Amino acid sequence: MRLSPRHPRYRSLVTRALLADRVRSGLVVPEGLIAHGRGEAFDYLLGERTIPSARRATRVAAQWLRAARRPVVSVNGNVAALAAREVARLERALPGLGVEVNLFHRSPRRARLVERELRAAGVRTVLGVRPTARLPRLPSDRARVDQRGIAVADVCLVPLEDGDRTEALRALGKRVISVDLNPLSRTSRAADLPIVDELVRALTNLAHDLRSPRGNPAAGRFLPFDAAGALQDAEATIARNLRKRVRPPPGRPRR
Ligand code: PTJ
Repeated sequence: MRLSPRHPRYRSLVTRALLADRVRSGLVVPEGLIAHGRGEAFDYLLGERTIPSARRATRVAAQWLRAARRPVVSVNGNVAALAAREVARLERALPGLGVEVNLFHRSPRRARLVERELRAAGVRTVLGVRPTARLPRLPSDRARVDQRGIAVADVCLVPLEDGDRTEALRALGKRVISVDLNPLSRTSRAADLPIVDELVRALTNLAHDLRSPRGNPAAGRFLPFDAAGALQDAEATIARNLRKRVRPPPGRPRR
């Protein structure tokens, strides 16, 4: 199908077409389309832009990743399809960053497809293709991790995650940075540092912040972050935007 760039929602249509195509190749699971639709709905409510509190969260996330001894970013099918280039930029901006495949719907073939997508985008080292360790108390395949990556990480960046693993990672004493447009999700609620923003925007800002010369923080010294405040701000933004929409246009009484 040909998409017209003049369509008011052209970019959204292009993204959907890309994801549908990646479902056909097996990189993305059909459930990934549902997850994307949910994300789009929240992005709509947030105004389809990075809200200031999310921008601040991303700056603190960059500091945490620099201060980490072993930072890792976890990549699933949706993330590989939408943001492989941005993940490669993160790796270039922070050479110690581990990039690990982690799938909810895991199969050896999908893990290899994610690896291939990441390598084609320029990622040099891809962990987790053949898992070598297991996170305790997590029944899903997300528990299968790399002994050189998430298993030993102190800071985990987990875009489009599920709440269970966020909680499991925290229970192991790891700091979790999430990227999720839904401020009500269990992931956003459980993360130490929730970034309520769209994946590509958030990772682009993060790579920019990692490149900005701000000196190297001492290992293990993390700036404080008010996670509850960030979530409240995202919810308040949604509520404000909804109020704007439901207010009747001037001169026209609401029926
Ligand atoms: O590739 P797999 O097998 O690991 O599966 C990946 C999915 C995404 C299917 C799996 O992790 C899943 O089911 O995720 P959930 O539980 O639906 O959660 C995804 C969350 O990401 C939801 O809260 C969405 O609002 C959010 N989300 C979706 N798209 C975006 C997003 N957040 C930021 N940017 C997006 N583009």
